[in-house]
Amino acid sequence: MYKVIIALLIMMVALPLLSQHCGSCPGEMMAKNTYSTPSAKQIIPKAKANHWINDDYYVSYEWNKSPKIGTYILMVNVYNKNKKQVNDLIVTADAYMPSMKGSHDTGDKKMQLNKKNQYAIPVYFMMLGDWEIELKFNKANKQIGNAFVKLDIK
Ligand SMILES: [Cu+2]
Repeated sequence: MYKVIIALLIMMVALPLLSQHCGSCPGEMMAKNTYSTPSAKQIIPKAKANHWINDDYYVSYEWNKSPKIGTYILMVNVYNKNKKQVNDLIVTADAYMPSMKGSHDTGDKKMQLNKKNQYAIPVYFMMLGDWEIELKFNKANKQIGNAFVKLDIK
């Protein structure tokens, strides 16, 4: 009896939280939430911070404006170990909500070089909450590193 009461209490707390977050979203959250994340995740701590993706390259990112609901441009600078900005990699971005994996993932989309030799891509945030963008760095058809941009849309 005691265990039943505990279980009911947990459900009472957990269910509103789940439905609140998923309320305006397509897809079945519970069924699709089976994504496993890499154990040593390369999270870039903040905008404009340099982050090494391997022994040879480091990267930084910035947004055109502080993201809210809507479309914002993510720009990624890539530098070699001589601190020279480079543009010979292929960089892709996959934007998604970690708590709703599979609901509105963009998939790996190729970023385009802008005039400042930054890899750029528009990212559409259609709902409030936690978001993550996985960047993948490729050279000569081989992935040489990845990194994650995390943010909370409020
Ligand atoms: Cu969502």
